[in-house]
Amino acid sequence: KHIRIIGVPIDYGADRRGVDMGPSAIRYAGLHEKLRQAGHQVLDSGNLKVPVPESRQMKHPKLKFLDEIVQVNQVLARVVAKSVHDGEFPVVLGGDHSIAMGTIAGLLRVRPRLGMIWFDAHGDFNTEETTPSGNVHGMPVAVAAGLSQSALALPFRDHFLDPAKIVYVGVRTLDPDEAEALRQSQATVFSMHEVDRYGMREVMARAMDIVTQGTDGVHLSFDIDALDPLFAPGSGTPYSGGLTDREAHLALELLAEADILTSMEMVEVNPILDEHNRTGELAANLIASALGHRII
Ligand code: DIR
Ligand code: MN
Ligand code: MN
Ligand code: MN
Repeated sequence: KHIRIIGVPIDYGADRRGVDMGPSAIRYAGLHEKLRQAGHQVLDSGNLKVPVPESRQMKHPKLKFLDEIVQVNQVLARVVAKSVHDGEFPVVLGGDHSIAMGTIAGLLRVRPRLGMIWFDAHGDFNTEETTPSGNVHGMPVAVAAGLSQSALALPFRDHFLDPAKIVYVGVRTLDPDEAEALRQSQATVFSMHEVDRYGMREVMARAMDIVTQGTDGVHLSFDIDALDPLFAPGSGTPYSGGLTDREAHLALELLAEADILTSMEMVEVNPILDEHNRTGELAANLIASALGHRII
């Protein structure tokens, strides 16, 4: 594959500062070398330009840093759409999960019937109506599904993701109104209950079945907090009872084996909260697994 790395050093979407350093941490862990070893050509666009929060004022308490996030996502959508149009496989490095709106909006311009697998401890299915925190990283899936009336929807140009083509893996905490909205939606949620009950192999088989039905591409969005904090301490919103590193690797190795992915993003790695870049290294290794890295 021709892989295009795109860094988005943004932390406007989350309360804990530091995820803006995620792209550096993942590159520093040797991402490019790992991907080349897996047989890919790798090009890196560097990082998108993101103004530092210290230079900005927070204006919308229900949608913190709305304008800044929309601006970055408009640029990201353009960059991602061009990459896919050029036949590349974009790997977007966050940053907090608010960048998924830019990534998905860009993907939909070239792959209008996109399917998506979303690894996360959380649902990220809040809107300006339901959010208890005002943090935009808790909203990207709802926005991508067309449920937000706010400016966050602008990069989508009225073309949204079909909720029936969305599958979650690893979810274990939802806000009350978020849970209700998710129940009303057609998205499939494989929570930690299903992972425990059926095992990751079966969960992934079902997930892959859903995202390949009537789709023209499959995007993987991976929030590092899907893993248990024991394995991924460098995360701003840790929640216990998560995936082990082996379960996560198996899931991504199964995706690589099925060869269904057409793009991916790795988000929410926070080097300030990490232990000597352990989480950055995990993130780089997980990306390599999703892209076919094998021991032998
Ligand atoms: C919470 C946390 N549901 C919120 N979301 C997180 O602020 O809306 N997503 N941490 O990754
Ligand atoms: Mn405004
Ligand atoms: Mn999360
Ligand atoms: Mn998330």
